[in-house]
Amino acid sequence: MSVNVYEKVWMWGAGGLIVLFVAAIGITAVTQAVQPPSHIETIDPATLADHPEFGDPQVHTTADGKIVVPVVAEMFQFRPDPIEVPAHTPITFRITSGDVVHGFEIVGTNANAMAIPGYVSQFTVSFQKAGDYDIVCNEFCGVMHHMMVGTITVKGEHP
Ligand SMILES: [Cu+2]
Repeated sequence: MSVNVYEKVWMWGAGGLIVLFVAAIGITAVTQAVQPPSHIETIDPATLADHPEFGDPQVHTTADGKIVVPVVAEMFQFRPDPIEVPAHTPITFRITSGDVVHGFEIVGTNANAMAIPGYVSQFTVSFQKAGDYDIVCNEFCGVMHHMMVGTITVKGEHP
């Protein structure tokens, strides 16, 4: 069977791209430690109201001096709201949901997590600028999803 030279060029080109993409995934996985989370924290969404941390979520400082913000996302609000934290300080957010999947995105930053019923999502972030930040839900969660907005007030000197 004879294959036209242009057809050969396109086949080898397409094959080369596939090899390149698969190699990129493999190399990234190995060199940048792209892997599933090693620790998964679960929580019972049905008993959230009686939970010591999430029953009445409040910004608090742990015994070793870390600032922790437990957040409950539920139709159609975030608790606590507003959240007040200091600037230039690592803040650990711990987020869960009492009903359906919500999003927790701090607008203007790279802080973004899903709030999933039954699980706690955790990340740590420092705010370099004082001021008010909006929190938006970026997972469609119901008829009032577009109204699901919270506020983080970052206290500190203005630059
Ligand atoms: Cu939503």
